[in-house]
Amino acid sequence: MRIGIVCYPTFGGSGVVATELGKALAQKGHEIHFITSHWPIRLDHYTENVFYHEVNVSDYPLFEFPPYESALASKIVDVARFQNLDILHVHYAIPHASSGVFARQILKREYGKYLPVITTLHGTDITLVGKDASFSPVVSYSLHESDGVTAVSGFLAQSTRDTFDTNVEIKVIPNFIDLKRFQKLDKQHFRKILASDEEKVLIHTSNFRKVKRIEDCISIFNIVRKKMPAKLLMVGDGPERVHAEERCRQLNLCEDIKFLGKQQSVEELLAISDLFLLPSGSESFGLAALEAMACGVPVISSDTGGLPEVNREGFSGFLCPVGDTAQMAEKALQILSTPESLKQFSKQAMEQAATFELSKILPMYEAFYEEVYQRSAKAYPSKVSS
Ligand code: GMT
Repeated sequence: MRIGIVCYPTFGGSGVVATELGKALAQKGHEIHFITSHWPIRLDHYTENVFYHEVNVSDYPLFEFPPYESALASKIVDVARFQNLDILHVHYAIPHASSGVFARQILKREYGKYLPVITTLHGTDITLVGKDASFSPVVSYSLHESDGVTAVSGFLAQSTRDTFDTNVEIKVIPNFIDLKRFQKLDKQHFRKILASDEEKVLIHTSNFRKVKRIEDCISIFNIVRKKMPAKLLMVGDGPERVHAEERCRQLNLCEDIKFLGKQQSVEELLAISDLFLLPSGSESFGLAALEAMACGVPVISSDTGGLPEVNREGFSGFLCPVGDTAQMAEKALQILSTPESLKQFSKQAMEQAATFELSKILPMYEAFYEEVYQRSAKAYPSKVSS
């Protein structure tokens, strides 16, 4: 199939999922056209069957807010016509779904082509930003107008139906993991740079937004650190970093907490870690937790949103109420207390991660593309590409 993919090209989870999906589909012989504002961060080099189309927004002086949504729709129209796309897959509803639907209408009216649009919901596009009154009518409209909708967890599918008071059909296709990239590796030489042999390594990776509650990581670590020698690696960057750093200073923990900034090869840091912390206030899936589990790192997470679908209580780690840092620390200590317990949880984390292996999830997307394409071909026989 010739598939257009629209996503955020940056460090966010939705962009990572979209890019990895595109790369995997290309390897299976599909022709993939990324339509984004910048080169997607996970699209490391030239890959066979993968093409990139940049969305340019002109900076006319009248534009206080550059009209990205219109520029994106125009670019989709262009790529769909000249690359003869069969289907468009947009990741993260705002503003990608509405641009996709708009482009489909233009293509139909102006060029007699029907481009089926699939929207994948990732989380905050519904749970945070999407339900905001300034966006919700547009999000709701584009969801109902999409030819197919998927959500990355059962929680997100239900939350979407509740938010928009609708029974729109939403297919749950969970996020996936490439176990060739994310796996348990022996990186003792690298570990020595960041921690001594007797220290346990805790890690958190995210974009440090408020929803991630990164100060909770500091509070959990503060309790753990009192009971055993340990280091905390804070990987990523974002608006909450300054507050977390301030908290480290207050607790006199700067020596033991390392802020490493945005990192490309997060799997190398996970490979030297013992425990992953994800205390989020809201999380539709928790791709970062899945990446950690695949590397044999058990997870202490909050029990919110889709996290219980990813982190299995008492198996791949533990789930605690949002904000209950005392319980999170207690569970962390339970896992870290003996080498046997850590080894057991590490093994189970990998087992749980394997249920989300790329090869199991990719066919779900391919089948859904085919289903949506066939449905559209039936409804608009002369208009879909053949
Ligand atoms: O919160 C992020 O890390 C970014 C955000 C995004 O959309 O880019 O992540 C959401 O999508 C990820 C991929 O599907 C999910 O793993 C995250 O759980 C989800 N974030 C939230 O729901 C807060």
